Amino acid sequence: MINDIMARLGVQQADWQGGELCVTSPVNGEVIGQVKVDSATDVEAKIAAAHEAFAHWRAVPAPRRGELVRLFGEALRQHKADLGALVSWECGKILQEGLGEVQEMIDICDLAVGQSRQLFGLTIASERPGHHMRETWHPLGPIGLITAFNFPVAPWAWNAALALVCGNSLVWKPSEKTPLTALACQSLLQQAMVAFGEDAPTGLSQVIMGERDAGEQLVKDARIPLISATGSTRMGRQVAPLVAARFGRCILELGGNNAMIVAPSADLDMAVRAILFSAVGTAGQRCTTLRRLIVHESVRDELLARLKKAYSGVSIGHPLEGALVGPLIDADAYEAMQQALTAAKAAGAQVTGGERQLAERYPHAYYVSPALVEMAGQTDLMRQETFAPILYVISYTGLDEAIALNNDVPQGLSSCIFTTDVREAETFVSALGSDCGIANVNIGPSGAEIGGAFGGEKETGGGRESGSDVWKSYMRRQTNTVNYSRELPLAQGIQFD
Ligand code: UN1
Repeated sequence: MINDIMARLGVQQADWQGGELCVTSPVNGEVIGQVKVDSATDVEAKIAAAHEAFAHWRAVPAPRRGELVRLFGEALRQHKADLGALVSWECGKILQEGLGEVQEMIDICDLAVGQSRQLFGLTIASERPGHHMRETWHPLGPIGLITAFNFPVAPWAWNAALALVCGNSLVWKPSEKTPLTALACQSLLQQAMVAFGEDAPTGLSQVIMGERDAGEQLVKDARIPLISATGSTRMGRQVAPLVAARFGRCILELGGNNAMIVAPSADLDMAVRAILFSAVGTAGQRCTTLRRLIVHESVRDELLARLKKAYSGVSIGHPLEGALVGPLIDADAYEAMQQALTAAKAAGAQVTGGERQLAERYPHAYYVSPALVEMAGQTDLMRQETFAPILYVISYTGLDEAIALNNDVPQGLSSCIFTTDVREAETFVSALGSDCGIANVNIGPSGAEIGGAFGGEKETGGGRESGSDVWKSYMRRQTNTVNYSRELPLAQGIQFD
């Protein structure tokens, strides 16, 4: 099965069989690949190759660079079924979501192709006669990308598609839990490069296989002006100071602890569907997963009753065979979930669900029923991100209190409110409302489209990826003042003779 998929995606067997890094599928605990690990010398060579490729690629006109990304998008369209299935096998998300992730890649390619003709700068009024002032955007250099297991391909593509049209080369360190999908993406990009022709330098895109030390080598390398890293807040705390020490730039997309406020006027049918997708979907392993439900006391009982019914009907099982909830990534994730639930119970919470499922059928895989945890108030436990399908439920009486609860966590990625009261909705998205990078009304916190800027505040790291004007992060801004007169007036009216 995996053999056929990898062959159709054009990945060489030697790249994913017989190596030291064992890839285990969370679906059934079986080994599905053995990837060759890069030594420090290999990593050095790959960074050097990307650095060399950059020198060439930056001179290719941006709309022409867009053509490479267009071809890559075409390759993704052609191979969507295989890549989507591979994502499911390797990280355990259900096929619909695996396909959705590939669709996000296709969408960002489309956006980046258009962007390749719109790398606009400003023209600025100069205070001096006979002078033009403007801003130009230049390619930055080889971009270092670090990605997480839970979205093994889309965040790479958000960064890669924009970085490429902006004239940069790529060095990608994927999660060691999901190297096969990275090899598949690399193969499709290489195929697009062949179709594109000789303007694409061979070293343009590099993938580094390894663990923490390989990532650290990339992060410390002064030839990499920008590190874009997706993962835990813990990882971000390690990466950011290393990059800052050499005055590099970071785009950090770290932990989330996303809440939904359900107001008295909310459409509860819609809220229940949104909660199910965002709290239970991807087995609670999105950075945008709904983790805290802040429900008005007047609708708490009804909403909880409906949720318990919906939760009990959710199918848990093989992600490629029609279930709605697939497995957790590994035993560690399962342990972390159980620890959080034990702590909640000790604090007096009422826990529904959370048990291991299908252990007899899949003794080496970790399926769980999603958990609803009714808390008396917001505690420190709720301020931590546990990467599992745990939804804490608390209630509120006034909107100000609900917004304060929404904001009273260290993370600031996504948030939402369900209300049909326009005053409440607009307050939530105002300066006095949610402090998150994403604030939604009548949709859940997860499943963002690529057109907007994606990312969040506080411990989420402050980075933005994907749409809006995020392309600017992959370029360096240059201010040009051009004197086309025969005089040399100084700014601020200074006389110097
Ligand atoms: C992630 O979990 O790291 O908004 C990314 C979403 C997806 C991206 C999630 N578009 O849920």
